[in-house]
Amino acid sequence: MKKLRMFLANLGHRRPLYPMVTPPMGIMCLAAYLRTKFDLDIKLANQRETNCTNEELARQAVDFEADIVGFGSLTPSGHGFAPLTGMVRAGLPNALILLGGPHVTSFGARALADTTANAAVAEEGELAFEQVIRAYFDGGDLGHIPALIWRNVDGEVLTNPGTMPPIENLDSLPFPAYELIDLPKYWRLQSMPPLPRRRYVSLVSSRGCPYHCSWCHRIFGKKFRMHSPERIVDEIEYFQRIYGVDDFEFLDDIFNLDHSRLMAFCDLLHRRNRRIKIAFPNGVRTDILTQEDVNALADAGTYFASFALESGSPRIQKLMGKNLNIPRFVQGVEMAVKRGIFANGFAMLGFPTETEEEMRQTIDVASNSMLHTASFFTATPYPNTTLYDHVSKIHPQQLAKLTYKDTDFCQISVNLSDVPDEVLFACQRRANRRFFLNPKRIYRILRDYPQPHLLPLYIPNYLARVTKGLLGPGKT
Ligand code: B12
Ligand code: SF4
Repeated sequence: MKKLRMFLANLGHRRPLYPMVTPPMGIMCLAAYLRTKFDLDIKLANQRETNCTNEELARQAVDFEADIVGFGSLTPSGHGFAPLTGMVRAGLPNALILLGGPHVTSFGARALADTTANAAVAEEGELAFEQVIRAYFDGGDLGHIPALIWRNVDGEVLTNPGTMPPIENLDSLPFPAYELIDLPKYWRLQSMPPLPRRRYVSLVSSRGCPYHCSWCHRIFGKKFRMHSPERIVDEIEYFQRIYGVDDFEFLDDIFNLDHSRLMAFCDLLHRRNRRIKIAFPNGVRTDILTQEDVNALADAGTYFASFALESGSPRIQKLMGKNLNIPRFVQGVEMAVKRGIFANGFAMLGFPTETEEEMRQTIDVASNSMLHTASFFTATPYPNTTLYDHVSKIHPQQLAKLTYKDTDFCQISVNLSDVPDEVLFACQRRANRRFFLNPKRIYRILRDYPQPHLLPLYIPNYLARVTKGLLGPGKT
């Protein structure tokens, strides 16, 4: 096969109130994998970092004269697929245009329908992308690729039967292609809050999660697959050497699922004398954290982690399929904080059938815990989740109202609970005020905030939370 030119982009925009961006791991992983299989000249773009318009992004793909154009997106930005593919198709009539990422995993064939892309890949992307390139450029047939969503010569959108097998040995994958992005630009922008701007590298050390939280994505399936401790430490050493950074964040869904891997990883860091800082902005599963885990993580350099409570109500925990042991959650946070880890919490209000009393339980557990900061999100059902299926049975009229376009953190578009909208919004305002306007908590934030000289950058975020709703009927 001749050398091919490939343009991959991650869609989305930063907005003043939601300025966060992380290195685009999805397209960096795909680029790194595909170039081990084909002779490729690759260009990556992250629209969420540059904030460029769709027109500019499409122009970049066309000016690059790409043979392959791949767009990955989360659902709030998935509406970009149609205009972007239209513009790229006009400029590159023969290019292979492929869609993927969380939006395709959620929306399936609907994500491809109103676009001019050739095909769309749900879930893990590497193997499917490879097969699509082979089929498209080597005279194969897209109709034979398991689970592929594609458009036939008559323009019909079809979904192939079967499933693409997950990559069993994650260590067989190369390091993400960081050299194809301008990493220092990310150091000047806000990453996952409340972490400050800093010189860091994001890593993903596992895929899949065996738990069954009803709102959660199915991108990497239910089987937990992981990099070995050796591979993670090799990757850390490599990026330390290339970028001179000592701050690493793991975007894993559940880094701490395997206790022995966690211990071996921390031990290996120690044996190789790696002094680094570690953050888990996407959270650890708190009720399985042991004191031994916390000690090992803290000794290895962990300074920040998120802890997902979601609900303080045992009934809602069961209903949402998370089944978190709430006393152990409180204890896990306390263990971490006592070992010097800055603790951020995630909670959700407005779950189907949730009562005001159950929301109060969540506010109580979060506010009485040792969390430093917390977000009180609204339960939002994404298609292809059990929450969505449940809501489509009990609240079809609410689902019909739901709009995902450009929604970001904390923006409510639907109330699934048993209480009227104004009660839900009042609970959210109360949650933020009770949690954040606690003098002891304010003192602990000031005392423990990672990189105190950057604390002023966190103040707007803090003020936004405690003033929500004061200037009008704002939804959260
Ligand atoms: C980092 C992160 C972010 C970053 C941005 C990430 C980005 N790509 O731009 C920030 C912090 C900004 C963010 C914001 C939000 N996020 Co977020 N985030 C994540 C997180 C924790 C990690 C993403 C990641 O790097 N994964 C690792 C890489 C390797 O996986 P990947 O990107 O999915 O890529 C693989 C496949 O999807 C596919 N693929 C990806 N791109 C492409 C392109 C092509 C062409 C192909 C073929 C395949 C393909 O192949 C890749 C390799 O296998 C995920 C959870 C998770 N575990 O993935 C949630 C997640 C992606 N976020 C989610 C959500 C809901 C949000 C928010 C709405 C906030 C919220 N919780 O309410 C906002 C929305 C922002 C917006 N307006 O778009 C959902 C997405 C659901 C959906 N249908 O879109 C996820 C899945 C978490 C969940 N609870 O279910 N997020
Ligand atoms: S929310 Fe976390 S624990 Fe629950 S299924 Fe998703 S990744 Fe697993």
